[in-house]
Formats: sequence, structure tokens, C-alpha cells
Amino acid sequence: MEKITFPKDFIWGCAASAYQVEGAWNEAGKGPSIWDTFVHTPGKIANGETGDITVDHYHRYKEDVALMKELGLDAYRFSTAWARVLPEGTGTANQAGLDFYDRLVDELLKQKIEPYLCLFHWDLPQALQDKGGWTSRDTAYAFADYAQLLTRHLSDRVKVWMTHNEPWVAAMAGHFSGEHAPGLNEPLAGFKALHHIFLSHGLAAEAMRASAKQPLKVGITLNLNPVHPASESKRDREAVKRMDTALNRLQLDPFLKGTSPVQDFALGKILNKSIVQPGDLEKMHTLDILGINYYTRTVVKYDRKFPVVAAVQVQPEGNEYSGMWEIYPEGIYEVLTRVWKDYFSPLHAGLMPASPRSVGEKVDDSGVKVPEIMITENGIPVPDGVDYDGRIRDERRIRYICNHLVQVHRAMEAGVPVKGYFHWSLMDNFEWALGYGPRFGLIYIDYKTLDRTIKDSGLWFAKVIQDNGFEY
Ligand code: GCO
Repeated sequence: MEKITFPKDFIWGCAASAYQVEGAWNEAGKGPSIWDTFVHTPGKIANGETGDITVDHYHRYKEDVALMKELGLDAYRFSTAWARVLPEGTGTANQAGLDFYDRLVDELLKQKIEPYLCLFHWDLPQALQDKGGWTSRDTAYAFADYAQLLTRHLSDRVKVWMTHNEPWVAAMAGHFSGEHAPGLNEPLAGFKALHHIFLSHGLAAEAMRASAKQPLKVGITLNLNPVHPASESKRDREAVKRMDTALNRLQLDPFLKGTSPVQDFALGKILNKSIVQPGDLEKMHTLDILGINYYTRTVVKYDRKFPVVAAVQVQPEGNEYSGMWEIYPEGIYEVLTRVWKDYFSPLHAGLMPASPRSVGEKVDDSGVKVPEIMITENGIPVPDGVDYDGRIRDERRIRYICNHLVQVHRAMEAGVPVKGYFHWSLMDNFEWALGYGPRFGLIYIDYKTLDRTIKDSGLWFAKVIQDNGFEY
């Protein structure tokens, strides 16, 4: 047996999001979001399921925070529903919405659980979508106003803020593939939305720092995958470069270098002419925390039929799969070490010595400092069942977490200063277009009664937190 131990200040947490857990979709003054519209559109969600009630966190948040305490979490990463705070996306705040987040934050602090607040996890107010949504630059400014409003209201208690969760998915699944809200199928709309979401991060960061009641950290959460070739052919290896640019560099370069590789793509050239304004990239170039969501790798082969990247993802044989993707623990090591080497080693800034910078040090002349790096999501959907004795023996999830934590620890041994690990998710919840089929929780939800039961993985995770490590 090997034993690994994490640094004593390592942060252990769980993540969730407003639309996936709150419910109360039209209660207490909340306005409709694009996900409310999307789930009420026939054919969009498996089995016609919705997040109208989901796991009713809006009403059961005290019970859920008590469960977080029982697991021994240091932190809870949640998102605020923009349309609960500003039903029209702008204008007058909904006091009942602010009151809910007061209650949630106060309950977390009472239980000594650090709130990690994410301002946007895909649920744009429908009223803003009606005015163009993220394809309109105005939405970026509206987001900065929303961020400032919440900062004024909660920054006396909330110190860690994320502007966005997986902007790439919000932009591309929402506007390019259409599998997510608002369900558009326009490649250029995807790139436009991505640019405005990124711009909104910079605008919000500036507004938040100007109005914070105490020093705060402003981060962003990005979904990053290592990209591998389906074969060693030249065309597949070139496809990897294009897919890596489209998936990873397109997200990392603006925040960490103040540049963008978007002009590598034909659509990017159109984008640059049409909506990128002078100073936009400089505004994006600010980050105190880089949150990385890691689930799996991407394996691609050349295929000119596919737009933009002329590459298509394939599912290689030989590894274990969940109901959604390949299980590839080494990928979390690859992502962490790639980010550290490519963006923070002095070589990137043309500086020496070759030893990477440490958190807080300046990376280059822009004044951007090396951000804290955290795993803000990692998890596996397992079709959990309740055994006769009431236990949920989710060994696969325990093995998944163990194998990924081993790789996180390996990256830390290689010099990457990972500050924390947030498991996706605290409890089973609404998995977007897939509805309630995929169960990701450390806590099982009986969707008939909404009763919560800690799974074996939750008990195992609690022991990892208690021991700050584990044997495997
Ligand atoms: C994401 C989202 C979560 C998902 C989770 C499982 O990272 O896609 O943040 O909302 O539910 O990743 O797919």
C-alpha cells in the first residue's frame, strides 16, 4: 500500500451550480433563465426532465450545509442564479434573491465552510437573451454590473469569487452545437459569445475589486482536456494541434497571456474584424485563481468534414468508460503540468531561471501574477443503486477519485502548486441535457422523496479530508 499526504493547507471541497440544484425556478421573484426556457422546450432534455425543482436546494440548503459539515468540507463551490438576483438581468435587484444567498453564505460560514462563489454557471437571464445574449457586447457590461451588485452585497463575507464556469461550454454547446441553452447552431455565434464572456470576466474583475469590502480573489473555472492523436499519422498529429488550440489555448491564452490564438481559425479572422475591440484582451488578462475542471481526455483524428478544426473526437478502446466519457486519470496530471510549464515557467516569459515561478510572483511585464491553481471539478457519473441495507456501494467512484487524486499529487510532486480539489458533485443533480440519469454525487438523491443519503464515496472522501490523504 502507498500512502499520500497533501499539504496541511490543501483545500477539500465539493462543487454544484444554481440551476442544477436550487429548483424554485419561478419562486420568490426569480426571473426566467435560458435554461428554464430550454428545459420547457419539448425534445431538449432527456425524458422531458427539468430543473424546476431538481434537488430543492433553495429550501433544503440548511440540511445540505449540515451534510457538507458531516463530510468535513473546507469549502463549497456554488453558483448564484443571475435571474434570481436580477430577474431582468439588469435594473432593480430582487431582495428575496439576495436574501437567499445571504442565508446560504451565512449558513456556510456558521459551519466554517468557505463559500466559493461562482457568478455564472450557464443560466443567463432570458431577458438578456432576448436582447442578443452573449453574442451582444452589452451582456458583458450587464454581467459586470451584476458582479458588482453581488460584490457589494456579499464581499464582507465571501472572499473567493469565480466569474464564470466553463465559458467554453456555455459558448460552444449553447451557440455552436446547440445541445445546451440557448440552443443555437451558429459557429460564429459560439466565437462571439466566447469573446464577450471572456471580456465580461475582465470587466467584472475590475468592478468587483473597486467595490469589494475586503480584499477578494477573482478567478475563473475552465474545462481543460489533454488532446491526443488517434494515430501517429501526420494528419492526426496536426489535428491535435488545432483541437488543442480550439479547446485549451483559446481559453488559457487570454487570461494568462493577454493574447488569443483565435485568428488561427478562419472564423477567428472574421471575429477579430467584427467584434474584438482594442483593449479587450488586456481587460481579460487578469486572474487570481485558475480553476480547472477535469473529466477526461480528448482523442482526435483528422476529418476535413468537421468545421473549424477539421478534426473529430474518437473513443479509443482499452480504457474504462463511464456513461459519458473515457476514464483517464493521467489526464489530470497532463493538464496541470502543461498549464504550469506552458504558462508559468519563466521560459514562457522569455525569462530565466528555468525554475517555474511561485504563486503570486509576476509572470511577465503585464503585472499578471501567477494565480493559484485548483481542481474545481472532477467526477464520474455512475448509475448508483441503493442496496437492501440502504448503503450505496459506489466503489467505482471511490476508485475514480483515488486514481485522480494520485495524479494530482503526482503533479504537485512535479512542482505544480495545486491549492485544492473540489469534487463534482456534492449530491446527485440535474445533468443538463441528460436530465437526472447520470448521478455524480457523493450524496445520493431519492428523486421521489428528495431524501439525501451519503454514499460510500462520500464516507471515503470524508476520511480523506480528515486524514488529508489516503492509502491506495
Ligand atoms: C461542467 C459543469 C457541470 C457538469 C459536470 C458533469 O463542468 O460541465 O460545470 O455543470 O454537470 O461537469 O458534466
